[in-house]
Amino acid sequence: PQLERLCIHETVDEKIPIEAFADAFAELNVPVEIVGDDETFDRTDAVASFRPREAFLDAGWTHCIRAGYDEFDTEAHTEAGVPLTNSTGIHDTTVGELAIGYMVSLARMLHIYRDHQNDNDWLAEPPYERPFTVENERLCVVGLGTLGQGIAERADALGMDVVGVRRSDDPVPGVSELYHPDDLHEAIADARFVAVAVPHTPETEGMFSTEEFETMRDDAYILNVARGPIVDEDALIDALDAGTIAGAGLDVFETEPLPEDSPLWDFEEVIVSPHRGSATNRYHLDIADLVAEIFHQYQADEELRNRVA
Ligand code: NDP
Ligand code: 7N6
Repeated sequence: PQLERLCIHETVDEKIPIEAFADAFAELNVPVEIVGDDETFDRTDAVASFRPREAFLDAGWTHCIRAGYDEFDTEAHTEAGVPLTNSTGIHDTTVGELAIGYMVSLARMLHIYRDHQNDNDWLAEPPYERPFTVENERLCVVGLGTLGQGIAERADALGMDVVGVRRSDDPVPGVSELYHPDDLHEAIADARFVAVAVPHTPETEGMFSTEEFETMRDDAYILNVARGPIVDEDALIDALDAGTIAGAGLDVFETEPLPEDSPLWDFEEVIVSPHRGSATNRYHLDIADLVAEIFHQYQADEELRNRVA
């Protein structure tokens, strides 16, 4: 059947202003409704949501407003015959710029200057050996999809030496050397920065742990813009404590919000951002464009972009 309603689940509001998101569908030729957990669905309903709900298995189509759909039960969607789509393909600029921001800050000590600014402290004598330029430094991007390519292209434009890790051997603009995941250690051994941009799957969970930190240079920084559980947080904290690596830029964590008593807050060389890698003042429009595109594909019985189940 054709879709007769677009339902926007209230959990969307965890990340984007829900009214503005709903208003972005003014051109769609069906009613748009904000719904909560008491709503029931049928095959004429489309649902866009941040979090999964069992009730979506009664709908006609479900869209996850995140690129990472690891919380959704793809098998249940396949069994129920309810297509599930995700939001990959739109975060190259947003997350790419975040990763560049981490690297430039970590290299040029902006985060440390801000810490001192908080105390009206001029920091007259920063250690001479500490700052460096990102130009000519090696970056290893692990995962070369939308995020990874967005990071790699921008890093290449800054004159960095960019290598990457992916399972397929499709070349990526700006990436001079590709490694297979089996050769992860070889790929990260010489890098000054390692950017994690893989989805959270059984294969990638704990991909970075004690051995990987020991393999990395002791003046290297890890950036995680993907999902918390890909990096073993206890092992990361130990590595930072021991000086096995130099620091980190982290947007994602095993537990979010990052608990107040996490040691990660207190490392001078760690930048913590609150899982806002994709956040801009027009994010609701980026997602709405994608949802409208897939909506029209559904109505036309065409293949759905970003279908994951
Ligand atoms: P894509 O599907 O576009 O890219 C994923 C890439 O990872 C692919 O290039 C894939 O390449 C590679 N990959 C998958 N498994 C492995 C593996 N085991 N080892 C090495 N490479 C692997 O996803 P996106 O780039 O859009 O998003 C990636 C993840 O980032 C999302 O799943 C989400 O969790 C997170 N994310 C976080 C955001 C934030 O706000 N911080 C915003 C958006 C996304 P190949 O198939 O060749 O291996
Ligand atoms: C913001 C979610 C993703 O996977 O976690 C990110 O896309 C951002 C809606």
